[in-house]
Amino acid sequence: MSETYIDRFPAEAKVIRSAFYGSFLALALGGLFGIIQTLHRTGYYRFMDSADYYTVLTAHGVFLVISFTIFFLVGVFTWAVTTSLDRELEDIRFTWAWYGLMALGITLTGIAILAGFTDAVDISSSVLFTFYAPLQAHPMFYLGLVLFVVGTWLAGADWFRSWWAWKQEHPDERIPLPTFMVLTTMIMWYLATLGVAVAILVFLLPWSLGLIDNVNPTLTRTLFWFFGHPVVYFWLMPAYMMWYILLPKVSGGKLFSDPLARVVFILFLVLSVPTGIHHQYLDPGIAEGFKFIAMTNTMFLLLPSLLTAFTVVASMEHGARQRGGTGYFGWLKALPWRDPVFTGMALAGLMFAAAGFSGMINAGMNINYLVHNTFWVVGHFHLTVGTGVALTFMAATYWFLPQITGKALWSRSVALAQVVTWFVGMTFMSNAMHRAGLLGIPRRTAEPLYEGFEYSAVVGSVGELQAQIALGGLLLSLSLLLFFANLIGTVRNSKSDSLPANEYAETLSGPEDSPLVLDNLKLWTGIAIVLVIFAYTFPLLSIIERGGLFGPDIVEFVPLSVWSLSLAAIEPVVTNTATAVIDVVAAVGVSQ
Ligand code: HAS
Ligand code: CU
Repeated sequence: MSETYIDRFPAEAKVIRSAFYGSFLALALGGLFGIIQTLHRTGYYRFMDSADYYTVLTAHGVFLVISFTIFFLVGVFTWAVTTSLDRELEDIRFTWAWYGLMALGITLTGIAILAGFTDAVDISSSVLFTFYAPLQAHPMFYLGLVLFVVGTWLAGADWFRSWWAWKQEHPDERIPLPTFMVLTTMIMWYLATLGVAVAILVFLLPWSLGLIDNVNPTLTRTLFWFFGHPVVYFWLMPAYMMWYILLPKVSGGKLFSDPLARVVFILFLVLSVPTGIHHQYLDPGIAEGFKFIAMTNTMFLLLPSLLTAFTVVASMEHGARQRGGTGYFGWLKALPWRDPVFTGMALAGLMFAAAGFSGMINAGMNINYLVHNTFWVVGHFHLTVGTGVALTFMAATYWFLPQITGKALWSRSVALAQVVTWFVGMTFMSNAMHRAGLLGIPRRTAEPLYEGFEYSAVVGSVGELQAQIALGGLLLSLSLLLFFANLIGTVRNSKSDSLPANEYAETLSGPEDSPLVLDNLKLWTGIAIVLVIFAYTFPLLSIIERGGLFGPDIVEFVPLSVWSLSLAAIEPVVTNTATAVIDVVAAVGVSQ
């Protein structure tokens, strides 16, 4: 197998190219809005009205976390399924259909947002990427999102179909690891998107069309986070896939353990959804007990990432030792630091480790009160999705581009400079954001300038933090420019000889060491559904009970605990059973 991807799968390579180009267009737009708002917020350069800040922020969020990430990952997943099953997609027209639906959807949503900049049309959707009611967007915003999500559902169906066809021909074989990762991620996604589908189709879209007068904001928020938390793993799992199957290869070694990788993806499938309420620790309409359950589940959800840290670093160490590395830490020097694919992913992993710590802090119910809705949270997600995921995707692009275009990368040194600049830029920006959050500086605020505010502590002043954020933002913009220069250079490149083959890492401990039960997708899906029912039935019922299905007859909030709720639920059962037992005993007694 020494051929490139495009040699083997020319039709699929075209779809993947289109998906990537869509993703990069979103990255360019999102990045542009990013630097505009950084300079506005920090007060260094302002050319727009502060009211427009929220339109910019909505565009930044939606283009980056919805289109950049998801278009990229559908490309990667298409690559993973076809490569690991060594099989073309069943019907490429179907593939283009879901791609078209996604593209149409995001175009509609994008127009609905960008139209907010002009008064010429009466369309605007400055609702930020969380689109919380009572903020209301133009119907086109919601409709576009629906089409986009349906597109991803069909994409999943496409991959399941491939796997199913392959399985008929290979009944006794284990699901190849990359396909296993795609399938588990997609099952998780199907479950997760149910929340946002109900939120939009039943409530927000009819409300925005004027078909219903009100919604219950706590309910739509809860449904949003039912989806909004697992969506972060929809971004992360493809990045993890790259760390598991490409990073060991570019490190010069093998994946340490196939079974552990399967366990990690199953844990994500099972635990991603029943944790969403950890975004609502400060929502008054949800009882403490439910929040506590979400916190407990979240702490368990650290496990797959901790396992990943272990497995991926062990694989890198194996690679380094194959390359002659020695010593406890000396092996680090033997890694291929001049390779942008490696360095980008390794730096992304390093930053993601820091992101894990800020995530743990967010996840603690009591500490969350300190950081919620502050700039800290923005720091957290620029380390997770903004670096762990985005930098991995950019580094992976340097590996993928030759595979899907048949052209050699334009410049490895520019690529190396790009990934390092991203890392340095993000170090400044997100570190300062975290610290700013600890000072109570809010997120989603156009003018948090704190002018004349003297803050003197060991960590410095508010002005210094603003400067670091602006500097970081500029470095990130520079990094994006380098990325796009390399893209354009590569696509226009004529060099196409001696491209690396389309191969991913072998394993030290392979699927033969994985218990068969790990491939039982039905079992894991069943467990995931049960956990979701446990985690969400009572919270949703109590929210509807109190706020009404369509609002707004919101009654005064009475704190409830799981304890009293469970007692209340059990009480009639206990009473009825006791009465029945007494009746039976009495009846037996009478008959004797
Ligand atoms: Fe989060 C808020 C908790 C992970 C994204 N998160 C957000 C928001 C976003 C986001 C976008 O509990 C803001 C939403 C909004 O707008 O309001 N998050 C967590 C926890 C984790 C976590 C516990 N988040 C992510 C990931 C994201 C993401 C992943 C995107 C991709 N997050 C929260 C909470 C909030 C929150 C609360 C609400 C805050 C609030 O109040 O609003 C965990 O999954 C993290 C686990 C990670 C680890 C790290 C393991 C380390 C690894 C690195 C290995 C190293 C390598 C390199 C490979 C335990 C895997 C080695 C290199 C060498 C050279 C050796
Ligand atoms: Cu979350």
